Amino acid sequence: MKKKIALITGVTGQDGSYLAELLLKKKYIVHGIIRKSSSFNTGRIDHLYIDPHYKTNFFLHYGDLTDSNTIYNLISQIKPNEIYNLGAQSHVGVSFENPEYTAEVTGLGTLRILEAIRFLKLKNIKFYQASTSELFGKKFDKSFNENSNFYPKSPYGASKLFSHWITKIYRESYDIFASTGILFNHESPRRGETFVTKKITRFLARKFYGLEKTLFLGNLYAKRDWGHAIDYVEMQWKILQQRKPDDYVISSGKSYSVKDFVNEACKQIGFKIIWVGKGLNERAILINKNKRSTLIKIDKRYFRPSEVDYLIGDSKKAFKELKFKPKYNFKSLIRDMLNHDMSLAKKDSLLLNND
Ligand code: NAP
Ligand code: F7E
Repeated sequence: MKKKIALITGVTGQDGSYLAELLLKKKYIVHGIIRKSSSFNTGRIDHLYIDPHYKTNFFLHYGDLTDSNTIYNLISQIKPNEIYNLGAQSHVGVSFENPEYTAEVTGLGTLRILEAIRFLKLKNIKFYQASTSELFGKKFDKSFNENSNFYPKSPYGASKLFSHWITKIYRESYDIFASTGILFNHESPRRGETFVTKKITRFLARKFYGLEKTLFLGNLYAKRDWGHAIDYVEMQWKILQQRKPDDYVISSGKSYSVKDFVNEACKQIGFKIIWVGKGLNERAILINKNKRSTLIKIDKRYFRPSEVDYLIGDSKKAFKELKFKPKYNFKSLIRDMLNHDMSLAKKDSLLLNND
């Protein structure tokens, strides 16, 4: 049987790396687009890469979502059966600082791919768009599903809304198999270090080995519906295996605050903490025998000009149609992230002590 060919934008990211792994296991030929960088940006996929002079099913190409010609040429040469558009400027906070760039990549980047598919008349291509719970900024109902109202609160959310809707328009106008996964927050040991979960687990692990002093966070009271990236990338693949293109919400159905995340992670690592103060003066105090020290402080620079306060997903449709059955929950997600970060911190502390 002929092997399926997939093209992944954002292959060097958290999801791209897990998806590439999954598709290679399923015997796909996988092509990924990477950006030229002056330092290595392939850390998450190095274990998959084999020099193309030898036998491999994994190929990397330089490209950028802002570069229509390269996108068009790559799609035309590779002729993939499936395209997963995971590339994005994906940080909500950064999108307030670089709004135009975020719109170029996270918004228009999607249109560039869809236009290439349309011009090339590649009718058998299936296209997946990485939509997000950041489309839902305002609490209209108890939880959010495929029919909930959108109300993005950031340049990132607005760019993703453009991408979400243009995907729908191309599906309905040109009969392209174009689907979206409206994924709620998903984390993993491979999560970027400036996202709040990773910032917390990495800090706590390093604190455990005496490598850090204090962590600075922003809004502790935002609530998120957190799942594991390994569970969620499997749904990205499943969405493209359906008979018809459609939109699916992927979420855990549970919501926790940033403070809940800190409390659970501290409990798992064995740190006893108490919270004192209010607002910008709120702090987590670490109690170690009779000694008390400040573990976490608030820094207002991590607050966003506009915040999505509350997110909880309703994935009934995915449970039924995609047989979505996540293996991880809030506690086991934190356990997985902490285990990983503890082993890295241990290595760093050994290196430091050997110097
Ligand atoms: P991520 O770790 O930030 O990865 C983003 C990827 O996009 C990286 O490979 C990055 O390349 C690439 N990229 C950035 N700018 C690009 C450009 N101009 N041209 C081409 N590629 C570019 O994100 P993720 O967490 O894996 O998320 C994957 C996708 O799902 C993103 O679209 C994100 O917005 C969306 N999403 C994520 C979540 C979540 O909770 N993780 C939830 C819903 C939706 P470099 O490595 O070179 O930076
Ligand atoms: O923030 C609060 C922050 O940056 C989560 C992206 O993958 O998921 C992600 O977006 C919450 C927010 O993720 C800090 O204000 C407090 O309320 O980890 P985050 P996000 O903004 O939810 C969605 C679904 C995506 O699509 C995005 O691509 O935590 N928070 N203190 C903080 N956040 C950060 N980053 N850093 C802090 O110090």
